Amino acid sequence: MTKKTVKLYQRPAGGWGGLKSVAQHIFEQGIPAKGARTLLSANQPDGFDCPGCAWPDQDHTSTFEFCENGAKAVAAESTARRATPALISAQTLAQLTLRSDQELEGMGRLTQPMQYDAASDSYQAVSWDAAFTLIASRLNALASPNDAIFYTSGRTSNEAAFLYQLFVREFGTNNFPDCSNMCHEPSGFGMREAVGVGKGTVQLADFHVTDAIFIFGQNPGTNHPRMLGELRSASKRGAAIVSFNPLRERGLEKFQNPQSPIEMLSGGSTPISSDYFQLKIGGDLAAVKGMIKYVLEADSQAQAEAKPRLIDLEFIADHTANFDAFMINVLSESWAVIEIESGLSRAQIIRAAQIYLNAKSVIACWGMGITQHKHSVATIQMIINLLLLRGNIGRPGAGPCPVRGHSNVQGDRTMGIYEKPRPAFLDKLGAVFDFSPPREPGYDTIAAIEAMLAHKDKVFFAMGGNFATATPDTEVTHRALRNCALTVHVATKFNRSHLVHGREALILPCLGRTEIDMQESGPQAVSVEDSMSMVHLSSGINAPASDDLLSEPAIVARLAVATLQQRSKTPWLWLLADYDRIRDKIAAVFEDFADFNQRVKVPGGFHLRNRAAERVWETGSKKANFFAHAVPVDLPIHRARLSQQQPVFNLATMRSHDQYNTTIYGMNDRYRGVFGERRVLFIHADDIAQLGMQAGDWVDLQSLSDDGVERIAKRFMLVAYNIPRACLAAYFPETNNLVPLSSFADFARTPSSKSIPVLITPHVAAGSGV
Ligand SMILES: Nc1nc2c(c(=O)[nH]1)N[C@H]1C(S)=C(S)[C@@H](COP(=O)(O)OP(=O)(O)OC[C@H]3O[C@@H](n4cnc5c(=O)[nH]c(N)nc54)[C@H](O)[C@@H]3O)O[C@H]1N2
Ligand SMILES: Nc1nc2c(c(=O)[nH]1)N[C@H]1C(S)=C(S)[C@@H](COP(=O)(O)OP(=O)(O)OC[C@H]3O[C@@H](n4cnc5c(=O)[nH]c(N)nc54)[C@H](O)[C@@H]3O)O[C@H]1N2
Ligand SMILES: [Mo]
Repeated sequence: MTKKTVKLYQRPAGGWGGLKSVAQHIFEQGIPAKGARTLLSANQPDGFDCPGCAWPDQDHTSTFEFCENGAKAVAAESTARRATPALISAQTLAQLTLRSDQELEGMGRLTQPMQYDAASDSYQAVSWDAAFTLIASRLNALASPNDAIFYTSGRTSNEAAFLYQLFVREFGTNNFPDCSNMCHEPSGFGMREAVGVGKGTVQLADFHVTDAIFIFGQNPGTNHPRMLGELRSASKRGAAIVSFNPLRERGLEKFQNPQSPIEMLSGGSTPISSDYFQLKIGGDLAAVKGMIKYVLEADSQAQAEAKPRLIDLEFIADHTANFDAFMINVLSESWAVIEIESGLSRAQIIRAAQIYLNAKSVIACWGMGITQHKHSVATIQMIINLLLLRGNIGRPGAGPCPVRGHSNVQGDRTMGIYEKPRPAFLDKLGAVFDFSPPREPGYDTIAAIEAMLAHKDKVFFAMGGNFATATPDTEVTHRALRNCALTVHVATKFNRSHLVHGREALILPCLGRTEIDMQESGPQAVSVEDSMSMVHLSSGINAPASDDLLSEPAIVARLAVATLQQRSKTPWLWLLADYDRIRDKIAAVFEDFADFNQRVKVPGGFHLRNRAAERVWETGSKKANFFAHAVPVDLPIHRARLSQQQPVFNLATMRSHDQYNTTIYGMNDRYRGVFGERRVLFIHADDIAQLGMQAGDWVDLQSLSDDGVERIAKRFMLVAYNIPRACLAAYFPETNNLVPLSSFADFARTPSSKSIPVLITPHVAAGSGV
C-alpha cells in the first residue's frame, strides 16, 4: 500500500503525472498488450464510446485524445481479472462484507449469473433461464406492478434504456429511480421551467468562439479531463475563464497538455482560470445574484447618463417573461446579505460582473457543486437569469452548459427513463407498441427508498450502478434494500449493492461498452448521447470477458418475454436480433430521432434538436422565464448554527482523482496532494487551530439534522487546505451515511450531499466506550 502523505501539488494538471498514473493502472489491471489498442479505440468513429464521462469529442473523430481518467475507466472494464463463481461462491456474504469496496470490484469482471443461497449464505452459479424464470414469477406474483422498482445508472445505452422503459411500462409501472436523481435532476427541472429544455444548449463549437466561460462547482481536471483541452485553447485565445469553487482545484488553475510535445518536454503549461472566486459552500446563488445586481445597477447608471444600455433590451422584450418583477426583487436584495452568504466581497462580485459585461458571449458551466444543495434549483435558475440578461442563449458562443456525469445519463432520460413521463410521450409509446402505458407517476430515488422501507416484499431491479453505496443515509437505505423480497443487479463487477440484498437475490453479468456485442444478425453497435446532445454509435472491440455474458438489451428482451409472455405484442427477440430495429422503433416514438439509423451512421453522429438553442421556448409562458429567488438564509446549515454553541461546519462530499463514483481505483488524489488515504477531511488551517487540533489528527464527524437521528462517520484525517473558513470537503461514498434521506433539493429531490452541517470531534475508536 502507498505511504500516507499529504503535500501541496504544485505542478500543472495533466502532463507526465497523468501518463504515469495510466501506465500504473493498466499494469495493476493485468492487461496485456491489447490494452493499449483498447485504449486507443475509445471515442473513435468506429470504436466504443468512452465509459468515463459525458464530455463530447471534437466530431467524435479526432485521433485518440488522451484522457487519464477515461483510460482508467477503460482499463477497469478491460481488466484481466475475473470474479468467477468459483471465487465468489467460496466466500460467505458475511466474509465478503468485510472487504473494502475497492477489493470487491477488484475481484474483476463477473462471468456468470449468480443466485443467493440462504443456506450457505453465498452466491452460487445459476443458469440464465432459471434467473429469468425466477424474476418473472416474483414480478407476476406482486399485488401491483407498482410494488416493483427499476433503477438505472447512466452507462446504459439508448437501445438498452429504450427497451428497458418499454418493458417496465408494459409490465405496468413508472417506478424509475435513476442515478440522475442524485446528479443533474435540478438542472433538468430548473432549466425546463426557465427555458423549456432540461439540457445544455451549447455545443463544442461554442467553446471555440466564446469570450468568457464561467465554471461553477465543477472539477474538470478529475471528472471531465477532456474539458481541460477546450479550456486550454479558450485560454490561449484570450477568453476569460472564471471559476467559482470553495476549493482551489489544480485542474482549474494550470494544465499541461499531454498532446502538446512542447508543453510536455519543456515542462510548460497553460494557465486556465483568469479569475478564481473561492466562495463559501452553497454561496453560488448569492454570488450570481450579486453579479446580476451589479449589472442592473450599472445599466441604470448607463441609462441615466444616456450611454448604451448594458442589458439586451430587445432580447428581454421579445423572448422573456417576468423581467420587471425579477428586477425589483434583485435590486431589493442587500449587499450585506449577498456578501455574507456568498463569502465573497462586493469588490470580488463586481469584478466577476465586469468580466460578464465585457464579454459579448458567455457560457456558464456547472456540476455537482451546484446541484447537490437544498437550493440547487433556485441557484440554477439564477445562473440562467444571468445569461438571459444579455441574451446569452441561442447564439454562437453563448449558453448554459450543465456538464453531465455518466457517459449516457442524458440519453437514458431522452429514451424515457423518467418517473414522471409526459402524457404525449406515453400516448405515442402506447400507439407504437399497442398497449396502455401506466399514467401514475412513479418513484424517484428517495421515494423508492421510502417505499422499500415502508412496505416489505418489493422487487428491486437495478440496471447497473451501485444503489446501496451511491444513495444517502446508508443505514436507512440498507434497511430498505434488505426489506425486499427480491433484489436483482445487472452489473459488470461485484459491488456492495450485491451484499445488501433482499430475501432472494440475483446478479446478472453483462457486456461492457468495450466488448463485441454479437446478436443473430452480427456484431451490434449501440448509441449514446453526450452532454451536448450529440448522438453517436459505440461498438465494442474486445472479446467478451466471459462466454456467458449477455448484453443489456438481451437481458431486458429475455426478461420481458419471460415476464409478459402473451400479454405483450412487442416482438422482443426480433428487435434484439438487430439493433437497427430497436433504433427504428425509437425513431417511431421520438420525432427528433427521425431517420435515426441513417443519421447515426455518419461518423460523429448527429446533434439532437434543442428548442431553447433555437430560441423556441417550450415553457408555460412560451418565453424564457426570469425567476426571482431570495438569497436563502434559513437553510439547514443556518438552523444548525443557531442551535449549537460549538462551531458547525458545512461539509461537501466529492470525488477524488482515483475513483469513478463508487468504484475506487486507488488511494491517491494527486492534484490535491493526498496519497495513500481516502479518509481525509479538507479544512482551513485556522479552523484546525481553533479546534485545538493539528493537521494529521484523526476526527469523527457528526451531522446535524432536524430529525434528531444521530449520524456519525468515523476516523478522518485533518488536512490543512486552501478552502474558506467553516467549510469542509471529504470524499463520497465514505460520508454518505451523514446525509439524511429527508435532506434534498427543493423540487428536484437530489440529496444535498454538498452541504451537510457537521460537528468535528476527536476520533473515538468504535467500541472503546470512551
Ligand atoms: N474520473 C471520474 N470522472 C467522473 C466521475 C468520477 O467519479 N470520476 N463521475 C461522473 C459523474 S456521475 C459526475 S456527476 C461528474 C461529477 O463531476 P463534478 O461535478 O466535478 O463532481 P464533484 O467531484 O462531486 O464536485 C465538483 C466540485 O464542486 C466543488 N464544490 C463543492 N461544493 C460547492 C459549492 O457549494 N459551490 C461551488 N461553486 N463548488 C462547490 C468541489 O470543490 C469540487 O471541485 O463526473 C463524472 N465523471
Ligand atoms: N455523497 C455523495 N453521494 C453521491 C454523489 C456525491 O457527489 N456525493 N454523487 C451522486 C452522483 S452524481 C451519481 S451519478 C451517483 C452514481 O450512482 P451509480 O450510478 O449507482 O453508481 P456507480 O458507482 O457509477 O456504479 C458503479 C457500478 O456500475 C456497474 N457497471 C459499470 N459499468 C456497467 C455497465 O456497462 N453496465 C452495467 N449494467 N453495469 C455497469 C459496476 O458493477 C459498478 O460497480 O452517485 C451519487 N451519490
Ligand atoms: Mo452523476
